[in-house]
Amino acid sequence: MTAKQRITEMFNIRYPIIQGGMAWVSDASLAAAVSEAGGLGVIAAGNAPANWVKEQIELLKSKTDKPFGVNVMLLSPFVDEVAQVVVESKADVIITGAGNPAKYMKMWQDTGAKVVPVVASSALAAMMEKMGADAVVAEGCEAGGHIGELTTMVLVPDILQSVSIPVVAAGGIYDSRTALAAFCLGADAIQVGTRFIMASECNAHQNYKDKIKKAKDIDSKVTGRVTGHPVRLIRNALARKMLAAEYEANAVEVLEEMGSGSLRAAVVEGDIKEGSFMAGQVACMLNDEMSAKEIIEEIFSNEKMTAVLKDASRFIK
Ligand code: TUI
Repeated sequence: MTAKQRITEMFNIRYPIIQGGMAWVSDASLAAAVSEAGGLGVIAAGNAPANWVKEQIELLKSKTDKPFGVNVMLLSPFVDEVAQVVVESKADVIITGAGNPAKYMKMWQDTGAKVVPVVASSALAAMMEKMGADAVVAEGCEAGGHIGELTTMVLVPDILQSVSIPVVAAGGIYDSRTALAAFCLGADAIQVGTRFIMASECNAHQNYKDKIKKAKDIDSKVTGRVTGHPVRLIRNALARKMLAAEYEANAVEVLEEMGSGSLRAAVVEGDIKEGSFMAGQVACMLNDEMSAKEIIEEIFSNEKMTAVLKDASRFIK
């Protein structure tokens, strides 16, 4: 079976693209637009209570009858209730992030949902396959938010040689060229996050979109390495404060206090100074707002993909 078919057939979608589950950003509006356009739309539970997740799933179902996913953030204080809600609401795909979903795996799989853990190492990928995961997302450290150590360029082939289930590449992917680069590495599908913040159906505050538009390559920073939960975000007053705090004696507590509520402040209120503008390194290349459908169709455009392949083929004798 070809690489493209493994994921599109498993999820019953047209294009091998998953929308990244971004806390506060990935709501029913964005997810429904992506699913309608032929990708896999994903609602992110983040730190939200289970009833919010339930409402968003119901709202999505009123907008589309296409397959969709829910991203369960395993560090959430509401994770047990959210784990139950995704079962009751019959999510087609359950994607997990920021931890090991072992505890929930059997319960989810018994309902027929596809379970897809996000992993940042081949060891966790192999463990997830052993536990029955249907696929994994290999998320390199170019991604935004909570990240691992390895780049997409190294992580994707490393995981592909460690497991036989499909591998979705994530981190640094936003256009035809980067999508094809992921497919050259052997990925079965791509996960795109940051670019979908710029989608017209994305409800993130305009200040968040503007922050991405203005971002330059060196504006992408990683805070919180000392806490064990490194986070990639765009430089602002909060990021500078957090970076300075890493060298203080009680860094872990100080950083956790500073970070608390700051993502919501950025996404919902557009708080330029105190908000946490999590975004992938590709933020420096994003300038245009367009619909989710236009984004997906541009990435998979025959013309664009052919041009990239033609460009690369000059190295083939
Ligand atoms: O989860 C993400 N990205 C996120 S979660 C998030 S909310 C948050 N905010 C502040 C601190 C922490 C979280 C913002 N962005 N991506 C998926 C992802 N998962 N990236 C890396 C991992 C990961 C890392 C280690 C998954 C498993 C893992 O192993 C832990 C274990 O227990 O073995």
